[in-house]
Amino acid sequence: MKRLIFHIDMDAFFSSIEQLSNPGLKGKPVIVCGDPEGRSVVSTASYEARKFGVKSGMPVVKAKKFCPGGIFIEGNPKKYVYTSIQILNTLREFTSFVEPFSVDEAFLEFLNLDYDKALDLGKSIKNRIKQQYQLTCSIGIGPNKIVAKMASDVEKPDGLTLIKPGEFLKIFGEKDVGDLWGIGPKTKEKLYSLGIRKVKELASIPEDELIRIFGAYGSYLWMTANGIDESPVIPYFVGIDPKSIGHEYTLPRDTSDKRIILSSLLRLCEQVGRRMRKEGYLCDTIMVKIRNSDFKTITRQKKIALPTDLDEIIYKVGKLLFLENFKGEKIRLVGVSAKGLVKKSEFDFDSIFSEANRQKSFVEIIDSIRNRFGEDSIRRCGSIRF
Ligand code: TTP
Ligand code: MG
Repeated sequence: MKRLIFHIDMDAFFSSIEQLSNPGLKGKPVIVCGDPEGRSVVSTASYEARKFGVKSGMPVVKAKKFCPGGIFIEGNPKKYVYTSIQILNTLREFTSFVEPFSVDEAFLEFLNLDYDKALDLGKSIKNRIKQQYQLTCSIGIGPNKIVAKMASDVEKPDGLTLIKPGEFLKIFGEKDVGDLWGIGPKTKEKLYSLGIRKVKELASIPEDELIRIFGAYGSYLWMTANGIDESPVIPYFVGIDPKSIGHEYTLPRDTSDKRIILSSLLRLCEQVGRRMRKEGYLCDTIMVKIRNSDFKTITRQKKIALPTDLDEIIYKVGKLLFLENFKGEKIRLVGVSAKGLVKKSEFDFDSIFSEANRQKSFVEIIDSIRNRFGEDSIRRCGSIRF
């Protein structure tokens, strides 16, 4: 599936928020810093102040010389973080694939979007942020994060730039290698000492050669200079997803007694369900693992119609899988895994199934008893071992 990445970067973020809180500052050279009377540095300057050469990281003393009429304000991080979270929530209305990247940047991912639609969507996002927060942002759109990130800088402030695959070097080839994302002053210095100054020069060096000089980082340098990046957008509320949630149990004695095996299986299903609920996941596939006394191990899995985190459903499918594959041999170990995990926050099942609701309140009560009184404080009859 073709993916398009959007990089949203708010314009002069801290100063713009200060200008919003105090309309008298609108259109004025506002400089947000630490203590304006102390030896602090500039956090950011409004675009009006940038005209005077004021930059982030510049000592305030110097900024005052550059811009004597500047309005120096001590920053209020809480206010900026609050606005940042609000904006992220707004962005999540466009896609759940939102990766916060810094206090005023985020990556968004969209699948199968053609370029015209992408530009329309970019405009809608900008309009929405403008209407809701009276703030402007610049958006870069590209086939991956590196291209999108660099694209958002092309037209700032209030910009919207789409870069198609293959256009990267046309647009950034003449730029300094230090302008590439992820290349710091030390690498830049080393590249300069090798006579490599422009992005296109770096891009034309064979990857192997760069690996020889820089080790594994050489590969990153080559890919970056060529606008290649396969890193995924990681929505922060999803984090790095586990592939599965599973538990297994070695029976105290190898047995072919179905009741004993199934009672262990039920116990495992409850543990898996409980962990999924705790970590906020639903699964769409149940896998059962069966190891016999000869250590021959099989795994069998089944997809279910609707993602679930309910013990009953996990057990129902798990039991079926077990019975389909059990030939009466002695069993040593059983395991259950929930796969195809999705974050529950992305589903609203409550209104869909009243039966699921009933089950849900049941397991919630069981979970709360176990959270309070311990894992073994309450057991279903079927999971009491013989
Ligand atoms: P940036 O996005 O780098 O800058 P910006 O949003 O002010 O301006 P631009 O329009 O160029 O995107 O950083 C976001 C905020 O992070 C910025 O408003 C203030 C803070 N910041 C610092 O505190 N110190 C710094 O050195 C930098 C670069 C940013
Ligand atoms: Mg910014």
